[in-house]
Amino acid sequence: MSKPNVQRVTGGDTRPLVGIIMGSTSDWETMEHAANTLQELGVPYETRVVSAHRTPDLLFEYAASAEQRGIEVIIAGAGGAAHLPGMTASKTVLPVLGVPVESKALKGLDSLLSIAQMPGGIPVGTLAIGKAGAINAALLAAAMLGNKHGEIREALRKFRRAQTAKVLATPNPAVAALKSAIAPAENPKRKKRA
Ligand code: RP5
Repeated sequence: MSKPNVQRVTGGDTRPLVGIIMGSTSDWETMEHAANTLQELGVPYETRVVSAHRTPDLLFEYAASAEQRGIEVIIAGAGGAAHLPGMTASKTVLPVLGVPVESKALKGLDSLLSIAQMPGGIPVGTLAIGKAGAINAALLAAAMLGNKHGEIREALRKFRRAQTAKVLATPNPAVAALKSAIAPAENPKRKKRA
């Protein structure tokens, strides 16, 4: 099997812990949000296009070898008849998180149902459609890894604290808008009245 594109995120010589796979290069626009979130948390990951329909043998090989390569969680994004997460889950006991990519025809509802409606026995943890799902897949992967890797648990804690602080910093959007309206000096785009 050819070597996947490995993004080394942490300072140490760490092997990827998360495998981000997607059915097509066209899914990257969505799946890059998972990669960026893992990067922010310092979680080592790899990214690769693996199609359930166009490269089925590669899919089997990737899923079957992931555990032995040190991968601990797989995030799989796909759109339309989105078989990638489920088929991946069928070939590994690693946790597989599915991200439904928004399709043109059905806005991702097809992807969502394809990924979520797994038969009992082969679970896929299904996230929301699109960007939110990709971000949350990374955060959920980090939460899972945090059970074993203390530094990832702490990175996640820090992320959540910063997110909370950001929301609390702007408790009332109406007041924030009013402040910027009455302080034109702070807003150079706003013209001063004569
Ligand atoms: C799926 O088909 C992919 O996951 C992608 O979301 C969708 C469309 O793929 P392209 O035709 O853009 O390559 O397998």
